[in-house]
Amino acid sequence: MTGNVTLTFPPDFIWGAATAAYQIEGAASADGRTPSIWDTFSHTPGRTAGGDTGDVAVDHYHRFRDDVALMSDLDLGAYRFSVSWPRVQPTGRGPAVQRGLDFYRALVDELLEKGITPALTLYHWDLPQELEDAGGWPHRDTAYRFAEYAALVGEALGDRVGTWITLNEPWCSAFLGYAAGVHAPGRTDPAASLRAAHHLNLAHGLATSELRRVLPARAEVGISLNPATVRPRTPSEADRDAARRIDALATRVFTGPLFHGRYDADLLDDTARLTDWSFVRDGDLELIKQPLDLLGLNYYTPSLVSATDAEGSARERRDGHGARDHSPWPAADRVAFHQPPGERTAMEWSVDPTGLYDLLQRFSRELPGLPLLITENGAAYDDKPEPDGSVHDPERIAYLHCHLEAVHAALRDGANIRGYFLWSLLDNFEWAYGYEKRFGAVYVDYATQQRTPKSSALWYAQVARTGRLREADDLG
Ligand code: PNW
Repeated sequence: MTGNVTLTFPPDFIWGAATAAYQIEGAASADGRTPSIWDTFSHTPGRTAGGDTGDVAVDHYHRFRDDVALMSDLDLGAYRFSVSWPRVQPTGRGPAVQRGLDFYRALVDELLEKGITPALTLYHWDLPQELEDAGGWPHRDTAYRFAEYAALVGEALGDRVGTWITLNEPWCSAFLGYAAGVHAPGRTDPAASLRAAHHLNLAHGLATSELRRVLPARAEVGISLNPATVRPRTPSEADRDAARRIDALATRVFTGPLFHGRYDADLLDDTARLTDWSFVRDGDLELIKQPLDLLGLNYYTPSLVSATDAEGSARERRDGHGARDHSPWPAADRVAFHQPPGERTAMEWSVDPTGLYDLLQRFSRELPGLPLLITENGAAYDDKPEPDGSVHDPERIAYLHCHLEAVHAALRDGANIRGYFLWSLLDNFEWAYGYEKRFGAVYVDYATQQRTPKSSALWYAQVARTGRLREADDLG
């Protein structure tokens, strides 16, 4: 997929960047906002690197006008952000808080004024703590609360936001949050994590029908998934079976009900010792399978797995996410994860654009005609400013370049890809890793909150401006 050629993207291809509320906003108790599960989790000793929290983050809540100006300087055509549920509906129930909605309305107006198309994610992991106290995602009622919240935001912003994403990466919410416990709310109950996954699916379905009710007909609704590109370490039947089991828990537990109205039989069998799935009630699968306008795909790195006899080996590692006491893979005990050879990012995630190509091809075939939107792709590196303040990140340029080559190849091979959102616009709070890991195209000095576009930001601006990827641009 390389060569000394210029690759040209379709003229209407969307070039954007993405963020999430808790990772950038700060202002954690401003204007009536109450704690989300991420406030509670990050304030619990030992949960995040260095005890970092999103209390201040990059203070985007107060600096959003400057940040939108920066996006405009970088020629971005679109911006994906998320709404903080506890800012809009602090207890997760009842009427909306006007000041919370005002913030997002002001942000959207600023974007529109600069000609930047907003793409709004309703849930990027910040569940109001009160709803967690009432049972969280393993509790069915949370899905109904989410649909109500979706309607409130839809009513408030539907006249000016055209792209709506219900959930971001429900895999992380369900399995990192309720099985591995490395994300909020930090629970380690594999059976509960499967209930959470179903209720996230239900939440998406209920919210989608609410959005259809309140949004203008032109609005587009979708979901952002992080499907795994799972590869067996050898072609042996045992390793291929390990890959099948992980694919069921990573991807098909969501795409099955969302797109095909079913939970696959192998998934039900594999997890039978944890649950009989009786929490799936009559009618749920019909509610979940709503026609969608687009599928958001987030991709960072593939997974390499093998079968093992050792009990509990799925606990060892996942793509370099570090040692874990509890597995994010319910009932998949005899699976080992391996570090693929080759280059890695600062997350220890291997750099492999063929995983993105494969993902795009897979969903093009599985969901013919459905527009695909890459809602996240990017990399963390150990960026450091030069004495003159500039920040050079040739590794990030190389990462973005080879992944955009993969996108171009998938387009060439017929995939219906609408656009690409770089993760992330700014360095930010990288969840359990705190501020240690920098994913931004724009460097943030956390002491002063000063923003400095890295060389990758300038490089990406040129790609966005011209719609072209040139080999020589790699030099950054
Ligand atoms: C995604 N995993 O998170 C999120 O959508 C972003 O908020 C985040 O900053 C970005 O990717 C980079 O991490 C993930 O363990 C976190 O497989 C963890 C995993 C995947 C995605």
